[in-house]
Amino acid sequence: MTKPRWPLLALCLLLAAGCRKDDALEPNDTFESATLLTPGSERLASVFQNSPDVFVLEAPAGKTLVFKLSSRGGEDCPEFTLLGPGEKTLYEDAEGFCSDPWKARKKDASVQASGGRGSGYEFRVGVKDAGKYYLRIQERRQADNMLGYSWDYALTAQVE
Ligand SMILES: [Ca+2]
Repeated sequence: MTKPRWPLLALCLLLAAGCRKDDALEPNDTFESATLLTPGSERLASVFQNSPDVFVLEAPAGKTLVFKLSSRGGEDCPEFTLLGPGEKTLYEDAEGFCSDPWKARKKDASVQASGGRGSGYEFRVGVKDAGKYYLRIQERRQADNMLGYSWDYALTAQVE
C-alpha cells in the first residue's frame, strides 16, 4: 500500500509556484554543462531560483550574434550574464530583487541590450573574436518570496 500523498498535493495547491518542475535541459547550471544552441532554433526552457541556465554558441568573427528571449509565463525576473571567448565578461546585470529595474552593471561596447520585463529581451553582440559565447540566465528573487520563483521563456540565437 502506498502512502497517501494528499499533504504534498494540498501544499502544492496552496503554493502552486513551488511545485513547478524544472525543464529537461538540466543540468545546465554551469559554463561546463552549458546547453548548446543551434542558430535559428528556438529553445523552450524554465529558470528557477538557485538553478541558473547556461547556453553556449560558437560564433565566427565579423558577425553579429543575437540572443532573443520572450516570456512564456511565471515570474519574469531574469538576470543575465554574457561571456565571450577567453571567458571575458561582455555583459552583466546589476544584482537585485525582482522588483528592481533591469539594468546593466557591466556592458562591453560590442553589446547592445534592449527590452525589459513584459516585453522580452534582446542582446546583440558584435563578434570580434571567433569562439564560444555564453548566455547565463539567473532567476531573481523577491525579499518575501517563500518558495522559489521561476520563469518560463523561449530563447533563440541567430548569427547575422
Ligand atoms: Ca539550470
